[in-house]
Amino acid sequence: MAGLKRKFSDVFQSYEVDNLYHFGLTTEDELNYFGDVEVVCMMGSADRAKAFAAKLADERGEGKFFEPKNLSKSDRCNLFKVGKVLSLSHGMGNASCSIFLHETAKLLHHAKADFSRVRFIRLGTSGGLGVPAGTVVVADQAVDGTLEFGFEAVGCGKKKRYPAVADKALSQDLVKAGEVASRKLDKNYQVVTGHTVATDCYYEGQGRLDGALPTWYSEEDKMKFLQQARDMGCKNMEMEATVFLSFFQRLGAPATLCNAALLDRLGGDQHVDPPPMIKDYSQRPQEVVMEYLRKEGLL
Ligand code: R2B
Ligand code: URA
Repeated sequence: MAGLKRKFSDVFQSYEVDNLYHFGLTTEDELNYFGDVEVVCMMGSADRAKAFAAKLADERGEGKFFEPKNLSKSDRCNLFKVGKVLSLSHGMGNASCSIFLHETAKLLHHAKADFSRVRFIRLGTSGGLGVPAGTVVVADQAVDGTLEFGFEAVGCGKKKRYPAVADKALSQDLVKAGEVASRKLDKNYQVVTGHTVATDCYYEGQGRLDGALPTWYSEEDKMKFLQQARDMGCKNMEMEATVFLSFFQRLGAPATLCNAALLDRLGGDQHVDPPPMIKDYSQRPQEVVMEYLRKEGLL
């Protein structure tokens, strides 16, 4: 696996005490504990990050009723470490996610983690595009809300577009792990690869007609948009893929996305399955990544 293309010291300015503000940590805290991390699992929901950590700990025999310790000292996210795996939350949307991408990378740098070994995976939910609810989509690359490839970031007052491509080997490993997990658990969901659309808005950004405001577009316009996305190879739509993939491409570290489709957007705007089904779909990326971690000898 390729190491970082650039040294962090070239990338961000070193302060005597570096502040990881949204974790509530600084370099005056004991960060060496994070030095052996090999896989970073990030997800939107703080509760899901905790539940995933508990499952990892359980599988490692750390006790069924083991309560994972939240290592974040801020109320902005949950941060857990189980063996060499981090499970943490990044909130909803590119803007929130971006904060935790920077601070996670800095955390691992300060902890002297071996970046030639670290992989980054987002485990999320999404709306499917021509795939049935419950399908797990592993991304090969991301497009934005206008269906353009890559991520347009505004930095220091200027717009700049960065590529947002997933690590091929890591994505393939996750697809294989997903096929095993789905079979083992007797759930028979599909694990597919495709482009992931990331939008800045759950409602109008994703062409929904069930937001609070009247829209300029009609049901027909919406369907055209969703079909265009599907026809260019997009399999799902969520809100963080572009920043996530472009960040790690810029850093030179392998990353991918593993998102469950909660519904097929070509069939409507709202989930139709009952809450226990939606919960089951939402947990599938965790099943896939657990299987990957087992295969990698990390559990
Ligand atoms: C998927 O689900 C969230 C919106 O409901 C958002 O974080 C995303 O990407
Ligand atoms: N998350 C999204 O961003 N969109 C959906 O349709 C479902 C989950």
